[in-house]
Amino acid sequence: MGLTLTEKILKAHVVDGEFIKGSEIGIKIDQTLTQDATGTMAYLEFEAMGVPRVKTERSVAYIDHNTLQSGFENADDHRFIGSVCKKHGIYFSRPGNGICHQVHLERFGIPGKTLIGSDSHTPTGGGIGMIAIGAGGLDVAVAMGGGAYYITYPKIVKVNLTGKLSPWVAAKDVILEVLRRLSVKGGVGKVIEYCGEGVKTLSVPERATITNMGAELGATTSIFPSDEITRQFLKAQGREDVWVELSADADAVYDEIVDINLSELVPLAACPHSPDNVKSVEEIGTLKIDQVCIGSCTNSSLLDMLKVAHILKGKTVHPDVSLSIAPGSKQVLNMLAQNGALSILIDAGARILESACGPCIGMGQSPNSKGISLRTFNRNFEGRSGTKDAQIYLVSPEMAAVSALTGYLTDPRTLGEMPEFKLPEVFTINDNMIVPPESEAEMDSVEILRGPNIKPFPVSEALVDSIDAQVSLKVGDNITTDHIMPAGAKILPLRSNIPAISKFCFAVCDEEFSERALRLGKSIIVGGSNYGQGSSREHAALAPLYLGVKAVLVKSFARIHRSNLINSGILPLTFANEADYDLISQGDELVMTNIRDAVANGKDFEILDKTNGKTIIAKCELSDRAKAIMAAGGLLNFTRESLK
Ligand code: MIC
Ligand code: SF4
Repeated sequence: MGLTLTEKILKAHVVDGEFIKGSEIGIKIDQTLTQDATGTMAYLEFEAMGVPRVKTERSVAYIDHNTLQSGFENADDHRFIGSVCKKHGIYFSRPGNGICHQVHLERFGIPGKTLIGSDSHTPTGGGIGMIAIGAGGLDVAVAMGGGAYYITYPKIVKVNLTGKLSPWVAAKDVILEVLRRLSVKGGVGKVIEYCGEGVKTLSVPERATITNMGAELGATTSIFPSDEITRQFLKAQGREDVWVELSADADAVYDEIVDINLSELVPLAACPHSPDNVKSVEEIGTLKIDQVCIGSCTNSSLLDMLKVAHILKGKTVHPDVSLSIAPGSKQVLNMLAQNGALSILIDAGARILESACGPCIGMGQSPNSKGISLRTFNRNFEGRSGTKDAQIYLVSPEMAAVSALTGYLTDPRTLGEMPEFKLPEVFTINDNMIVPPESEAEMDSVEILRGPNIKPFPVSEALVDSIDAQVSLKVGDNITTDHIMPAGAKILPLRSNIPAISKFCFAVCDEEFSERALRLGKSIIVGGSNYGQGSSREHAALAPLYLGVKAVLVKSFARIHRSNLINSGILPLTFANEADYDLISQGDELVMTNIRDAVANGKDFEILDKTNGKTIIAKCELSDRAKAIMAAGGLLNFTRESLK
């Protein structure tokens, strides 16, 4: 029986466990990446592990999220990360060099290698045939220290692409179509593998848009084959030597097959407030817009920018619309400058932003009150743009650009004939903003520069045997990490200071939560299905840990957040019977006993709701390794113990 591409790469990297669907395997990690908003914590954790030098083939730290420096905090964090990199063997991509996923694809990604990143959009690397997975900072720290990364051996979904995209229909529309069909929960426990004749019609940046936003499916990752198109891309980046051809065997067996005929796709938009709320322009109808933002790790490649420049050429942004554009990397911005496209964008009235995440994470460009904003990004969760009442639509760069001119959501196919947009045969390469680490001989002389905002992070105690605590919060389905631990310009600078950032925990849902939880001392959160979807930010586990949350009881979890809870020593429980969710109210007192036995032996938890006298059965299905992590009180304790 033939193998899928995913199986081939996983088999070449497995160091622990067996290849049985649904069971846990440990894989060797070749590369890691961090970004600054999760990176400070990841490096503090790395330091706490006491490993002097990273053991990966390549580890890179990017500064791209917290670039709005309205106080000392962010600049201090950049300096801290820079000094850690120098000392411990990590490459440092300086602020201004670009968004981690874009730069990693351009300069470091290698087909067939494994990559984990402390950012949920790490699967962007799947665009060149990597197994690239988003993870919590602590998992990345462990991988930097040479430890394996553990995943549930995934189901593998084949997305069979046929046909060719019609003019003005974009890669963004492909992933929006996949989201429309599978939903934000549809990828949980799965790797999405793109195959079929249609693959050959897509360039690397287009493939990367698709694998990037595969994160919104909840998938472990997404991957494309590495073929002649990949070779051309790497050659143009001066890295042809790292290319290898990779694809699934013809007789590979998949768990599911999704057929997509590219020729049949139309321009789509994800409507507020979920990336899977996908509709065609026709279905949405007339929509007057206030703002357009082009950029983010999903759509900020040179190809995207060239399309936008073509559309804006010689025109002016509609007077009622604010258009911002953030090219994804210094390379992209520089090439736009060199070939004149930047001048076209400026001329049309675009507000050019630095190459960073920017508005995607609420770092500036928040819309006006009740503003309608079209964005080429990957997430449109409520509040993420920095205002509570904005309506965010996720669209392709083509649709964004044409709509910026008309002032209304506009189907780009109205533009008439589409010229051919080709990637250059050679990109402008200048890695002068990537600082290599100090040599091993010199590393001891490097001083770590710590700002006053960098505070120690909370570490859980070993697992307790009983919990008697109140439900401090009850929330519904599809709670995102942006609900649990909001981002934005005001809160992000506190990422290295858990006591301070915890004040904003769940502020979007309930402003009094953090005070209440702190007052209770220990408590339990109850939630619905797909709890913790979205980002990899471990702050969504560390802040609750700091606030005394001992267990989270939900209908189902999103993958990365569940691991972050386990890594932090918080019990991740699911209702044995989902209907029992209705039995519990906020404020109820819940009692759990024999916890250690239930965790160690995979037994059901009997939870007594003292307030109403009912008994609820919960499950805590953990791998043997996760059981040991829980018993130790989190991954850091576990790793320290295993290093003894
Ligand atoms: C995001 O897109 O939500 C982020 C900000 O990049 C996060 C990481 C973070 O919260 O720092 C992610 O996707 O993991
Ligand atoms: Fe940055 Fe947005 Fe990409 Fe997250 S999704 S890495 S915030 S650009």
